[in-house]
Amino acid sequence: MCEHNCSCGGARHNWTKEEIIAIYNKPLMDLLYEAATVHRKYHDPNSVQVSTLLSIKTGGCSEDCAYCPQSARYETEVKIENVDMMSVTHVKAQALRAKSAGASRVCMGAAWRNVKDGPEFEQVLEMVRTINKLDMEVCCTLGMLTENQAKRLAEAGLYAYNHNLDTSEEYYKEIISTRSYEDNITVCSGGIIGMGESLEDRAGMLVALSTLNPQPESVPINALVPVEGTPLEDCKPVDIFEMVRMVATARIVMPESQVRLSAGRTQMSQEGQALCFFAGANSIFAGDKLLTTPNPDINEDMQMLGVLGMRIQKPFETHPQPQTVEAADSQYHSLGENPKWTRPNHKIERNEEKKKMVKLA
Ligand code: DTB
Ligand code: SF4
Repeated sequence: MCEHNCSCGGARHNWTKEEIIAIYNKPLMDLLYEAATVHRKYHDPNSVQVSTLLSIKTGGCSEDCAYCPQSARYETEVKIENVDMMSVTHVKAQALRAKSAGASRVCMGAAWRNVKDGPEFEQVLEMVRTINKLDMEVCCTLGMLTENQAKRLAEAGLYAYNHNLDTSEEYYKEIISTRSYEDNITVCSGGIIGMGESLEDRAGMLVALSTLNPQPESVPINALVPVEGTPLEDCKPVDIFEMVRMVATARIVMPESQVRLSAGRTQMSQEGQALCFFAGANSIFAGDKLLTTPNPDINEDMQMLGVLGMRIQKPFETHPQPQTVEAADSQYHSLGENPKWTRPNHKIERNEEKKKMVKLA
């Protein structure tokens, strides 16, 4: 691990693409052994962190991410009439349900390109305050943020902010490391495999994530769930051994992070998932729906964790609970700014080709 005698806690921040490709391509038994060894050194290998996803505002997004059923540009089953925000009461009820089922974290997603100041954002802040007061970790994925919005989320008690990587551009480092960490929000960032990307792209993603300092608190590894109507609808399901290799490599290069076995579990057998846990995955999304697509039934998941003898982690096992500042006591207010950064263009060639095909059709 770290050879620099710095205060990074053991993680190395200078992984190269070549090193990562070499790890990914090791004979599987060697890869599993190495990943499991790292995993045991930093984590309880028999524990899993359980999160629940809530889509608080679904569909109608102005972006055109090729994998996403929530883009307004594609004809998918996600109906535009569902775009209204969920109420705080509904969110609280869902969070309580998830808590009693064993979840320690609620991740709320809104299909926005970027966050706009106004009543909807005020409602999100209220949701964050409400969930933090239930003593659950609360995470949001709302698209691009301004600095002031990040501060307001932090004040409301946000535990983590999710922004996944679509490319491995340098821009990403700036946003992720300067914004969230200054405000004591941890970073959740990972990516999707199975979109026609190359091994180089996968390694590039792991370079971008692992060279952040500190490394992300959680790293979701998603297998694409191809949705009819999106440009990537015909992508083949991810081979389980590719998922295992991706998880194991993420574990080795980011030893302290929670590696989350995220989308795509409905296509995986329990044996396949067990292999992912052995390879270092220690978090899942539970509940029968992700944001818009199906996920295994929670009872089946609990039965699987029982069979594997896995303990469910309590909230705040790895980072302290943030303190909520009430709206009335807030130091910040809406500024109506736009984010300074832009979402990069997607660079995965096959994504681009598929998008062009859709436009021609
Ligand atoms: C992440 O990497 N995966 C989650 C969470 N972060 C927000 C979302 C998975 C969504 C899968 C597709 C859907 O249900 O719409
Ligand atoms: Fe989907 Fe988010 Fe892309 Fe919008 S920005 S299309 S919600 S992934």
